[in-house]
Amino acid sequence: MVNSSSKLSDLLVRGIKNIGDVNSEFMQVLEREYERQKSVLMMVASSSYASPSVLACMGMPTVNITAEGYPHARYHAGCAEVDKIEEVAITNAKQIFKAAYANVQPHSATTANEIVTYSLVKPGGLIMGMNLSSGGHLSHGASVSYSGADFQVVRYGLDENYLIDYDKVEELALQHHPKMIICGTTAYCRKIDFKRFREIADKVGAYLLADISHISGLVIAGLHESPIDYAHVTTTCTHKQLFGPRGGLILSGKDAKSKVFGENITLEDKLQSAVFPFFQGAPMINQIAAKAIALELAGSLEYTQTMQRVVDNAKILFNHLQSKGFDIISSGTENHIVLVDLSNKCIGGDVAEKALEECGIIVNKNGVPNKKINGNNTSKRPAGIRIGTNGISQRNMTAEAVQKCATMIADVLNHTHGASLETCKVDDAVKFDVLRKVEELCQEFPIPGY
Ligand code: DSN
Repeated sequence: MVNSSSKLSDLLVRGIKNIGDVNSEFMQVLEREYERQKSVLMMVASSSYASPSVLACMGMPTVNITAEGYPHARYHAGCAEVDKIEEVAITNAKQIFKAAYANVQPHSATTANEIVTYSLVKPGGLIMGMNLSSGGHLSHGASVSYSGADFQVVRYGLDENYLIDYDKVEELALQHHPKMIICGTTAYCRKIDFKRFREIADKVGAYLLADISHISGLVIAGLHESPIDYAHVTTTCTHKQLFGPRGGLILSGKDAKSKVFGENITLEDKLQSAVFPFFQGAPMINQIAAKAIALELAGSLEYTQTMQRVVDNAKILFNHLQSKGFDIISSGTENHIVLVDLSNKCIGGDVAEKALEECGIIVNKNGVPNKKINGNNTSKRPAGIRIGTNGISQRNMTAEAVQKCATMIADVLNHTHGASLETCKVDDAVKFDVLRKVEELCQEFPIPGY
């Protein structure tokens, strides 16, 4: 090997400096964003912090490599090291999820869902997924997505207690005979019964696709039942609870070597060729390297402890917000999400999101199943907010600190006035008090490694 005068770490440092030389204003934007992340309470349920080693992987010169294909079966030369990177990522994914098959190339979980859906159900075929308004995902059959445009969809929802109505899912499946049932949620606070979903799928000869993007960390830590051997295929993104790069995984357990219905090909072979060459071209090796590291970190005791805090902290948030008079959907939480129903308050979810952001607390507005702001049935504005505990748990916040977060959220929401984003205003005294407390908490509990 040629002795290079530049070390890999120098390259990354030089790169950062060069951004400033190329466009100093752009560098300032990047710097400000970094400072913002450190100084606010990020409580968006689909967000988390990638570790510095994950970030570094995404800036590696492996980005220069074109590597269509799979390890040891590439369409390009020069792939010996990237083969190793992808092999480590595959091994780590299989190990951490106890899966028989893993594909680490999907660019996102939505892409992964798209790949699985098109390859196991022909366009025009019937799929079943959860209503977006009940807490489902765009790629599970929403009309504004490919999944709702290119496939026929039967949608299921929640019962009167805001729990997945499994009996209704079964009734709909028996009535419509979908080719695939998709389970997985984005704004659902309770555990998912993957076994029951598989029983329903088997009754009607459907595939079961479990999208665990929101709860993959809880699955790894054993805090939520794993779907790997219940679902024919499991997908997840790698950023929400894996603390990795933006990206996706396709996994399969005991069904990996079964034949695809009506075809002489195994499920894993079908999925391999569906990812490449059918849907994607050259893989993003940097993202795959970052996935490998994130998956490795997810095997640590520290990660398991963080996941336990994620669940404990959500319960603390729920208890505190409920004790302060807020309605919480499904009257509790078993994961990282607390879905607050603001329909009986004078502010909508959008106003609440803006008010909290002004006070340094970042959440997202969210629809609340069957609820409208102030009972206004014509309003399309979301009637609630979704709060997540991934970020504050990564910051190692204590129970006392999480209680403070809940109190601040309640204070802001109780002192926000205005029926619209234009007229919304938080009482100054509360705003400045909360901004100061957020700053104190962020200093006391910094993002590890940042
Ligand atoms: N699925 C969306 C969410 O839960 O926020 C984006 O990842």
